[in-house]
Amino acid sequence: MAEKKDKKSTKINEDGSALSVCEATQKMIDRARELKVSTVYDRAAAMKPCLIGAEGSCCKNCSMGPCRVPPSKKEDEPQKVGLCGATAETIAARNFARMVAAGAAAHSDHGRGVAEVFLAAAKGEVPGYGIKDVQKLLQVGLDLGLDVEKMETKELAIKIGEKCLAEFGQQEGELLFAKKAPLKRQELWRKHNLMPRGIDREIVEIMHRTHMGVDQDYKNLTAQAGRAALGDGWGGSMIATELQDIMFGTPVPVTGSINLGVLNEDTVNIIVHGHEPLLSEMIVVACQDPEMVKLARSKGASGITLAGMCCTANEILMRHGIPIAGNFLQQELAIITGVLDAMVVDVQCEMQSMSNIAKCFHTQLITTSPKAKIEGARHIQFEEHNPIETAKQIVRAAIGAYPNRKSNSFIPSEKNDMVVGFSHETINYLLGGTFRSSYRPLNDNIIGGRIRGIAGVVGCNNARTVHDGQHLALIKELIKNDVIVLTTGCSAMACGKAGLLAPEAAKEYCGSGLAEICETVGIPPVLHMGSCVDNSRILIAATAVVKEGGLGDDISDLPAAGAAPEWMSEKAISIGHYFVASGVYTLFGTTFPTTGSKKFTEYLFNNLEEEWGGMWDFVDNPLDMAKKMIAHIDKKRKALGIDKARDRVLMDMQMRRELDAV
Ligand code: SF4
Ligand code: MSK
Repeated sequence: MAEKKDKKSTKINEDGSALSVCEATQKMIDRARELKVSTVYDRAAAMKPCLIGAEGSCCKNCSMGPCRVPPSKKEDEPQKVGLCGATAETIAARNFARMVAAGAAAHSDHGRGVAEVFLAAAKGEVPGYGIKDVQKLLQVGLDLGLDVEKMETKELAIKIGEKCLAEFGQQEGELLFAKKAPLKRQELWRKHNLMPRGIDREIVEIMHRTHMGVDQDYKNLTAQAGRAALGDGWGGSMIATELQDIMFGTPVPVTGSINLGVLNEDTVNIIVHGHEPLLSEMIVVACQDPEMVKLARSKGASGITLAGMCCTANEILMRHGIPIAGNFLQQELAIITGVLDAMVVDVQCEMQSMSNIAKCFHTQLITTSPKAKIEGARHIQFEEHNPIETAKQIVRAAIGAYPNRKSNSFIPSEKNDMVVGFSHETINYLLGGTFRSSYRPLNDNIIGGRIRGIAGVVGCNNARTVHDGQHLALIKELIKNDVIVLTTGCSAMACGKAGLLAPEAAKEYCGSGLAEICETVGIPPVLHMGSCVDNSRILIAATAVVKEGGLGDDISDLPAAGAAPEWMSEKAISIGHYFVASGVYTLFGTTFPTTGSKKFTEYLFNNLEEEWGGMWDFVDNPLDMAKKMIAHIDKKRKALGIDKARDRVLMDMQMRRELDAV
């Protein structure tokens, strides 16, 4: 039986600060400590980060090192260099570029896997997968320069699969999706030699250039990191998003629920965790199979509950309304509820600690990708040529574990409702209507000042700061100041748990201009656009706003900014760098991996804007971060000559009639 008491949690850090602003998380940290199960929160308190490594000042690129070159403490003390003479800026830039390479590789390898399955499905070689969104198939065909009118659906799908796969190994030329960017941006990429040639090539070139004794010019390294990152955002990630939409459906608004309270005491509980929807789409089907439900009942369960975690969760939430159990820093806690029968993982953001924690309970930890095995976990390999059978095997394993539950389970009661599914296509349709889908009303409302600007707030949780706290403080401040927020990843989940993804949030949290728009259109002020690879949707939305007209002719002209206040993964650095290289002012919180080199950091935070139109920044306090983002938005409004429009905050009748027509 689950323990009935669900009292308010109490646990805090030694310094008195909270560990999480999510009540369910706080309760589960209490619970873990009662049970003496160590979690990331305890390990973060016990092990402090190495400051030299954290600021990018440690090089271990050859066996004469590691060389540590922290900033000099005294003015007259010469700055240290590595044994080979590598300067602090070279070392920090090489480390930074390698983070971009790893992040871009992770997203892009995901995209490659999707493209391979897509091509096999197009050829009719994979049972269970097909073309769900023919409209998007046609659009992507056009984007890739195919003569869509002359082709049947099957032929077109095969051509699209082949073209996308070829993007990874292309040696010369330009990535095809990069040509979707505003023309001015494309020209800038060509001028600065930033246009990606092939996705894999740019990543390999970073690894070469950062080898001992190769590229020792921090600006040159920053540019190559930019080219690889653009190969992620406008290549690997965009391929993943576009092909997943065609195969599994482009998200449309759907309701869902979130937090650990979605788990049920009397059902078999399965969580799918990681990033790729290929297998989880099939697990959704398998969990609804009458044969599986009957099997679960035969073991005494009342049914099967499927929930998601991290970005796999976002994928199946956006397309099927499957509930989310939590974000990155809740993965261990889901097992500690004692009611999780299977934790099924694919790739990325999976903590190895789950293996030990699962041993304290009855939970089956199941790995499914040949690229991501975990010692101590059971491996059921995803067979892409018979995915439904793999999915059923996993569901059977979970059902088999159900009778082994131990007696002392505890499920926190927290569970929130939300509206999600705001793909670029949906925003277009919602704002413009069926017959005149367009971003015109959004642009007009930005020009008119009811919406001050656009912010993308994305990214991870980080155990070095209060779980979800930075995301929520930042986003609440932005919407209070009439800045509409687009969100993905774990940030989107933090918003869902806090009620910001409900249309009612507009009235409670927004400034009057943004509240009017949200209430009229019936949307939340924070739009959930999907998983980490779906940050490519934000690039497309920004491009659509530029192309709609009236707000400049490049992404860098828009009153917009991006942020990842709790980032932790290398993927986040790649995402940040492709946003900067796409012309966006991008702010990270918690820590920044180059601060050991003042010169290199200055370049990223200041000089880059002159060259690329976008730049990096680091601000630890979320309210200060909001201030800087809003100041940047206002600077762009001024440059566009629309800064006066915001004086008209009180609407007259004519403005209201225009708004109603939206
Ligand atoms: Fe040290 Fe240079 Fe080797 Fe890096 S490459 S570890 S700085 S000697
Ligand atoms: S899952 S990359 S913790 S957002 Fe995409 Fe969340 Fe960050 Fe993983």
